Amino acid sequence: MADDNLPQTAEYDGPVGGWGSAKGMAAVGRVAKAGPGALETLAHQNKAGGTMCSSCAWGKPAHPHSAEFCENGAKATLWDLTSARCGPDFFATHQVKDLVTWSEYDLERAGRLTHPMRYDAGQDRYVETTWDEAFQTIGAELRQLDPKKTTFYASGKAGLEASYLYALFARSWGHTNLPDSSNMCHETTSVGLTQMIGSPVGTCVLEDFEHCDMILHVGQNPGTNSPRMLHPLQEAAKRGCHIVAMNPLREKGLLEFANPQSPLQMTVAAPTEIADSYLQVRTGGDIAALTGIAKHVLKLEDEQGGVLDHDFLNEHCHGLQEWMDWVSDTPWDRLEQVSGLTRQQMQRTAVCYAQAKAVIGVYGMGLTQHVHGSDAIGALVNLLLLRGNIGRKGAGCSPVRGHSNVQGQRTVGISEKPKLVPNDKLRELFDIEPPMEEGWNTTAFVQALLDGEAQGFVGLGGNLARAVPDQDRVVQAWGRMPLTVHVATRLNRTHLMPGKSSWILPCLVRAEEDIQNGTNQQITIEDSFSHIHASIGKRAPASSHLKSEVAIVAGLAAATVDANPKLAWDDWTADYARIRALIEATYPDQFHDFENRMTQSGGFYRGNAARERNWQTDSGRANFTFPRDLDATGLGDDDGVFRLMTLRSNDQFNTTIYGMSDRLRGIEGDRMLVMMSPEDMHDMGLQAEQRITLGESGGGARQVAGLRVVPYDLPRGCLAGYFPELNPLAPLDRHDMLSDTPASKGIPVRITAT
Ligand SMILES: Nc1nc2c(c(=O)[nH]1)N[C@H]1C(S)=C(S)[C@@H](COP(=O)(O)OP(=O)(O)OC[C@H]3O[C@@H](n4cnc5c(=O)[nH]c(N)nc54)[C@H](O)[C@@H]3O)O[C@H]1N2
Ligand SMILES: Nc1nc2c(c(=O)[nH]1)N[C@H]1C(S)=C(S)[C@@H](COP(=O)(O)OP(=O)(O)OC[C@H]3O[C@@H](n4cnc5c(=O)[nH]c(N)nc54)[C@H](O)[C@@H]3O)O[C@H]1N2
Ligand SMILES: [Mo]
Repeated sequence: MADDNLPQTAEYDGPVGGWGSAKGMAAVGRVAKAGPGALETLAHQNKAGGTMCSSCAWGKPAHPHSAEFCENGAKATLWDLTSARCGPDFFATHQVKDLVTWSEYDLERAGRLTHPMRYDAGQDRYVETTWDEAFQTIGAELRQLDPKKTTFYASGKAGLEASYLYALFARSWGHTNLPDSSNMCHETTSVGLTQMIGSPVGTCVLEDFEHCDMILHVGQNPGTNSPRMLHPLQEAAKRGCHIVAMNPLREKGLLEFANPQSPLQMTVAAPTEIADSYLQVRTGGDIAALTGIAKHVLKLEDEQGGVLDHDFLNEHCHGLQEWMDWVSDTPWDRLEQVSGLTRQQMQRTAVCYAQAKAVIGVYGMGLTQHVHGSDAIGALVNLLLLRGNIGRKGAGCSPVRGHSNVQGQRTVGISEKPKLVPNDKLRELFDIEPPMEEGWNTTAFVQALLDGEAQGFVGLGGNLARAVPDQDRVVQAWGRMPLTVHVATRLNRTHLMPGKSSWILPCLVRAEEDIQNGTNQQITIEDSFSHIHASIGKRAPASSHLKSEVAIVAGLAAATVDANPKLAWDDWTADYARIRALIEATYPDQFHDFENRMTQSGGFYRGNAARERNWQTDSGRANFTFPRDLDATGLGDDDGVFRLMTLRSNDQFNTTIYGMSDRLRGIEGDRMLVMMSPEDMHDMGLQAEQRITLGESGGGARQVAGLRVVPYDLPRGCLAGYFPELNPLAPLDRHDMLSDTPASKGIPVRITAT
């Protein structure tokens, strides 16, 4: 880009990790006002006998580093262990109508919630209540509602024990409206991969990263969202493993990394280069790009033979011939146009792929959050299948999961789909009649909310009104629900949209002691690699009024569900091993010997049939799939319409904002911005830092004003900005066709200069 007339793009010139990450942590430490015990918690983080990080779901190695935590995991822990408190005094001085104007950043900085609070409409304030009053009143009010119009949302953090009870609470009371943050995230994986290979989760384990010789890394940002992944990536790069990144944005974490735990790299040595090839695909261009790579792999097979794994394809796959016919009918110029890559780039990647012995396909929200997200996953799976890269050492597909226990919550029954739950077992164990019709996922719940159907909401964590599409309409509708209950650690905007009866129930964080019946209880979580780990908290709770998530769920359930001797909510709370025994009884194949295995270093593997090449699909084989559209956004090329991707900065965990620095992208200051290519800015006559409005492409009401333009190295026609600020622009009806996952990437927008 030599044109002097073009604005300079934002850029961070240090590597990921390195001193920058130490400074980033220290800055958040100051804002969080964490107590000294936080450092001790970090020293034991992600190790057997310690606390499992509450940030992302990346695997925890059996042989951990001396400090097995990352910059952003440390921020999450410091945030949880803040010394700031948001108690009755705070609420006495602030009415809800004022608080609702505060930013997420300011609300969460008020500190940890300390007391159960009830909304008093007369004063427009939350006022202190007792646990007993809260449970009894909420139970009585829930019982007035139709269970089928009530929603129990889970945000992905609560451990397996609380999650199992939460799902049992819903089913024993009479509904399966159990949306999970997963519905906005990797539901595309759960539904898509199941159709393709019969597995709702990835097929890799952490050790596979030691044995692969190519990693195709698509639409995921490890430097910010799973920084501990940078260690295996760095080791792989050093070993000579080819790392090919496919991403519209040149993410620093995929370019180079200085290991903060290596004194040599922090001082004199050069950082490790990570990706040896960076394919700057157009937003939504992955189906075309991956198909282009596959097309050339097929050509190499035609020309020289020995490229495809014929034994695997014959024995294990379905639909190869039809798919090959479709690929050969799909012309290169179309693949180039939609992907934004050149034919040569796709061909070079194909040559690398054809030579690699073991390939891992890694992916994140850049694939899943599209209208044709499941087709994009299909395109990656098709490519992997060609050379038998699923179900053997060093190979497989590896979705990088979000919240630290989001995968586990699904495993133990938080699902709106009865077919995914062993209902016979539940009948047998608890004498209940679980509802057999499908409940609401997140998209269906939001639709029900907008339609005035949704009556009661319980949130086990999360900030749902801010995380979903069509934020402005959702905010209008939220308070119309007669009952809202939030189990939370910090105050957020969703709590400030009270209905007639609204409650905030404050809970312990994972790093805090959870004493029941005189014993500090362990909880368990599942990581991205289907490994289950015990976790124990050792810090004194932020307030003596807090309860654990298990105790809160059990308390609500006992006050709501008809008495039944087999539903021993209080006994279960007294000893979480009893809940684990129920999980083991419900899922014996995966959780046998749960209590003994959960404490082993590296966790225990609950197994995955697809990894054993046992395909639990309709065809009994791994399926090649066709996309509905080559463009994952489903958008054409409409003049003046840009594709907006909404992402995370380096200083946030979803709607929790730690600070205003997106260090790795070289962006500082505020979050109301839009990244744009200098060429597009030039064409539209826009200057750097100029304020613009983004609006709905069809001229409708959705818009966000006051965004500053940041020149950024992005493909033409593609914009990027931050979630959740840009959520008013996402239409609810734009979601993945198979799984309903909102299309948070590839939102069609127009720009107006202001
Ligand atoms: N520190 C921190 N860690 C987190 C989180 C957090 O907010 N902060 N959130 C957690 C959660 S819940 C989740 S789900 C994960 C999310 O982790 P990611 O999956 O990394 O999610 P995003 O930040 O949305 O970034 C998506 C990436 O995809 C790229 N991308 C966007 N559109 C496309 C496309 O069309 N094609 C391709 N190839 N790439 C594209 C973007 O440039 C970006 O690099 O992280 C988890 N970990
Ligand atoms: N535009 C756009 N929208 C998106 C996305 C995107 O990329 N773009 N990503 C989507 C994705 S992947 C996800 S996962 C969702 C996230 O959506 P959510 O899971 O609903 O949101 P979070 O921001 O993770 O929730 C933060 C709140 O959880 C509470 N909390 C924190 N820790 C705990 C705990 O230990 N226990 C309990 N009970 N509560 C706790 C705190 O009160 C905090 O304010 O957003 C989705 N929305
Ligand atoms: Mo997520």
